[in-house]
Amino acid sequence: MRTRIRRALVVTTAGVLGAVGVLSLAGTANAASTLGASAAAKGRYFGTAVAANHLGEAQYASTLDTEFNAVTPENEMKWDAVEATRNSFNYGPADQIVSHAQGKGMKVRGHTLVWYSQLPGWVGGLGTDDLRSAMNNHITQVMTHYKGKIYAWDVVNEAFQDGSSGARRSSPFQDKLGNGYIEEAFRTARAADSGAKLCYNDYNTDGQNAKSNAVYSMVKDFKQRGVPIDCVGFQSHFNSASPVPSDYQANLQRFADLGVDVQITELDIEGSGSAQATSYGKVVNACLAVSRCAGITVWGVTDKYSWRSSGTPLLFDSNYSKKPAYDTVLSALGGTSGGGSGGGTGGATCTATYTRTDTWSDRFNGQVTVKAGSSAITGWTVPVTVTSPQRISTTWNGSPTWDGSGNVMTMKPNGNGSLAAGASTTFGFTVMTDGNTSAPTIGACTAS
Ligand code: G2I
Repeated sequence: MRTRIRRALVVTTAGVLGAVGVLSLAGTANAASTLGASAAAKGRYFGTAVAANHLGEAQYASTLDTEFNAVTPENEMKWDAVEATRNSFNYGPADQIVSHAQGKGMKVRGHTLVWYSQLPGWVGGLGTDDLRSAMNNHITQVMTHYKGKIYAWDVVNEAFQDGSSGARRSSPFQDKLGNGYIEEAFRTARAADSGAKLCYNDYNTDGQNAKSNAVYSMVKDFKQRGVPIDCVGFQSHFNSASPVPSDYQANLQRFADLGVDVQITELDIEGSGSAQATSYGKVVNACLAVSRCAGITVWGVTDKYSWRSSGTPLLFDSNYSKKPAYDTVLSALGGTSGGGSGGGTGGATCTATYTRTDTWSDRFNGQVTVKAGSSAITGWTVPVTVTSPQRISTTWNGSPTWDGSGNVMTMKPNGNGSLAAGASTTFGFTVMTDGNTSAPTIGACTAS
């Protein structure tokens, strides 16, 4: 079936594809030496919160594009940003982030649909029935707008109280719709975009405590009753008063054992130097030790724009210099700093960088630049994974092999794969979207 589809498409798209057969771009990022590529080699993503109004700043954009392979809009998808006035939707700033991410092959986490905060006043003023329809309408409209583009949605955010009660937090939704609103939100979300993972997201749930126990009970109940939930987000905002809990990994694991993915969704750790680095290392190692820990998102690119900037909680300082915590995270992910030697045999290394080069209504073209590290290489392989129902219909400038599912292609050179030190080549492919325009995942380049 796959072969037949692919052949048919080669005929219909051959004219278009022929034109781009000899493109060659200089590579930029070293796969083994960035957060995103190192995480990808471990089957994870490494993302960051992004603010649309900083995308025009060159250093912000280049740090984002070089280091991260997932984004979460920091504020742009929240209710007050998207639907400040009832039934009048403003997607401009969020669209900017989504299209930037798609152009660079990054996953997008949608944040967030139902939350007590950043909620426009009109929502709190509604009566019960009206509130129910406003909530379901908001979820449906926003998810439909981004259908096929979002890896995971924080469907409900921060619905539980802090402290020992394990009770629900007061909000218009809780107070008027009762406990059932969370289930209703998830069911509405599944109906709106069945391709997105649906997450519950919260803070102070990072270790075992009354709040995380309450979330655990809810997720367990949802799984038992078939309420659609796919993932739980652990925000992981830490500082000296609220350090990384010693049972962090065990807590992630107990949720994973319920049959959901776990994600670190808003990681930041106040502090500096080696103390901060050590804490970051604990978080990364915990995620890597839990097979259902799908990835890590830090809550911002640089300390300069952090929501708690004075606590310098991120991996890049205000001048975009890498901090000790960056080095610890990279090395925990198995990456190497400074374009050094890992990732191949005998010092041979290579990097793979993705760009979307063309878009049509039913398909897009992707291009991967393969660049040799500081030694010459004689060959390379790069895995490319697309999301079902997407299909790669054709490829150029490489020799692909396929796994059984048809979603994973391993690309090798077409003929002689030798590249001089620092030299690069490209290969390309067409992805038939079938409604899903998310970018492919490019695995680490392996050199020989
Ligand atoms: O508070 C940290 C995070 C906790 N979990 C949910 C996240 O969504 C939340 O993010 C923060 C953003 O980082 C802040 O940037 O959420 C805050 C609002 O609750 C965001 O702050 C808001 C300010 O309150 C607004 O005054 C400002 O206009 O940021 C807006 C945009 O800069």
